[in-house]
Amino acid sequence: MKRIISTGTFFTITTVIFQVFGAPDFSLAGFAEGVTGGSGGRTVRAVNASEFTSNCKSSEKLIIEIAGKISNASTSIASNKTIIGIGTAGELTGTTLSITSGTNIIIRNITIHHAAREKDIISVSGGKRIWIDHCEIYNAIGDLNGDGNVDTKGDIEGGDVDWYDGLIDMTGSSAEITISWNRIHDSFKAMLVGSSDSDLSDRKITFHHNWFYNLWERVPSYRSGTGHVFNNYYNDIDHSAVNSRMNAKLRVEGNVFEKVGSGEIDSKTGIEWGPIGAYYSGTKGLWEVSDNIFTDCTGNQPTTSTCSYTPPYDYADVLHDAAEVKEIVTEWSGVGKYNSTGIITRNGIPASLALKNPVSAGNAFYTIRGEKVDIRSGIRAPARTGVLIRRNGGTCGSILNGVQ
Ligand SMILES: [Ca+2]
Ligand SMILES: [Ca+2]
Repeated sequence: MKRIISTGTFFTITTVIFQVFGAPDFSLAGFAEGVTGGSGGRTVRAVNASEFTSNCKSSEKLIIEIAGKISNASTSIASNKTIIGIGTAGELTGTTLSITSGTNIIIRNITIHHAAREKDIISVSGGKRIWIDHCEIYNAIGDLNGDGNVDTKGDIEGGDVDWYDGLIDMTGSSAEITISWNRIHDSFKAMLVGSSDSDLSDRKITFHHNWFYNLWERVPSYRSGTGHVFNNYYNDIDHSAVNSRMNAKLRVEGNVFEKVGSGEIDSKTGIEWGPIGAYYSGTKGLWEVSDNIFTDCTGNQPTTSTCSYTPPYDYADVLHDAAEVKEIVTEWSGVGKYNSTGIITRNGIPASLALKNPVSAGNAFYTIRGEKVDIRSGIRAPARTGVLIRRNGGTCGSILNGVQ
């Protein structure tokens, strides 16, 4: 379990800082471990759809920044790319990001919303080693065709469910994906893993610390293979959340499910639609469950496991108790929490919250990446291991959660 504990001798002020911020560890964890995206390549800034798409398709290793709104920029993404928004300004609309064969790709800190009609927002159909982190991704849910009714069945021509397609769909040979710290909301169809009961492979996907809300189903729908769903906060999922199908084995742990499930009985499996179950396919999937919280839910809420599945990576450093998840995820998911300079931000501006219980710091200050921050008025929380913080121009004495 991740705990914010001082290691060794350090300054009293540090303890206070971390009590104020409780900065989570945003390190890459899960099946996408090792992904570096465009790191080491040129940094470019795309200001329109044509620049954005040509950068995404380039064979060059690139960090592609977006500092404004770009519309109708559907494109494939080639290997070795980081696509990152600046502050809270990075925005894509009317756009599908397709990863058909690209590998080593990071999509981070961008608001992506309202795809074109009947299209996915992110469509991974064969890409591998992909990290989608700190984004806000949404379409819309409700009476989208304006006929006065909310149609909750798919495949109605011009109906509401298929007005848009999925938010993040991962099909075919796509694999080794981590989806972390995103806000994913307002869609009938959230995340589809495997497009049909014959689209079976071990796609290996980790979902952690996401805030899923105002969705209908597929959070995710997961066919075959192995996956890991931990520390997500589910809120207002009308129909069903985790759907383990076609012999999938999912580890589902430390999540909070609140107001999830319709309670109707699935005609294929006889299981009530709810937070965790197996639906729509004749062959069920399995789950190992632990430490999940169910609040005001309806339908299947298993507390005993039907399989044992342990992911092949170490994630103890980023795992929280379920009791902490709602507060942490609502505070730290989405854009503007982690910017391209590596400084954690709050609501799009560098974190500079006045200390609630300031210590008598005298004239003490910290410098973070060369920028002086007076600890009497505030402090910027460091983002990750390797960010150097100096006290009074000198080096602090010990490592604390990546802070020196
Ligand atoms: Ca309608
Ligand atoms: Ca789709």
